[in-house]
Amino acid sequence: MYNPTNALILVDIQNDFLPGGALAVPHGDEVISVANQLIPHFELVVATQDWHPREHASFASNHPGQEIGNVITVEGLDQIMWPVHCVQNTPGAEFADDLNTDRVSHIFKKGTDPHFDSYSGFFDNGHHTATGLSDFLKAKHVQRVFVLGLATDYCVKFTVLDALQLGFETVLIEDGCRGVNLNEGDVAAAIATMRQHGAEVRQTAQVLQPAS
Ligand code: VGL
Ligand code: ZN
Repeated sequence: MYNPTNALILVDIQNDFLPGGALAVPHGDEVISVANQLIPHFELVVATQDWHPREHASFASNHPGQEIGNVITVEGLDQIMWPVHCVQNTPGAEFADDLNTDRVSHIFKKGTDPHFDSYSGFFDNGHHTATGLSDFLKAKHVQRVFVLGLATDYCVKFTVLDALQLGFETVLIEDGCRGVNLNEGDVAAAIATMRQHGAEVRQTAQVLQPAS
């Protein structure tokens, strides 16, 4: 068991990001068993949950004439036009049925402000509002976070980059993530960026059997 200064962050393992969901991440369901395997090895486990109001600015359908995948400017920030997904209190926003959430001590909802998207589990994309995740981890004296979930090239990436910026040692569990790859190479580029910013990139087997 890792000591209590480590926390596991489960990013957006929600129905809409699984095959058949509104914003399906290819093979997104494969992260569930990785998460379930790792959870018992951490004293502290938290989860993020994409949790949008229906009128959210990231939904293409809220911008007449826009199509999914277009990039527009909203409140001064680039905003990708996504399909309607993870609408509050809908089945698509629920955690994957098979995800073991029993030991999740806190859920941090994000993307609740209709005007701002929020890829990171720590802040909205404009860094206007904190979700409380950083304060929560710091109150528990967490020094190192392990991150897995969906999607590698969006919410995982920005959660990892914010964690590093906030001063957490940050481990990306690569085989516990799957990406959207809107453009070919996006996942590889995201992993390279996380590494450049100081993330350690590891596989589940290495996390479970740390080199002595
Ligand atoms: C995500 C796009 C839009 C994610 C959330 O969880 O990576 N991606 N909303
Ligand atoms: Zn979203």
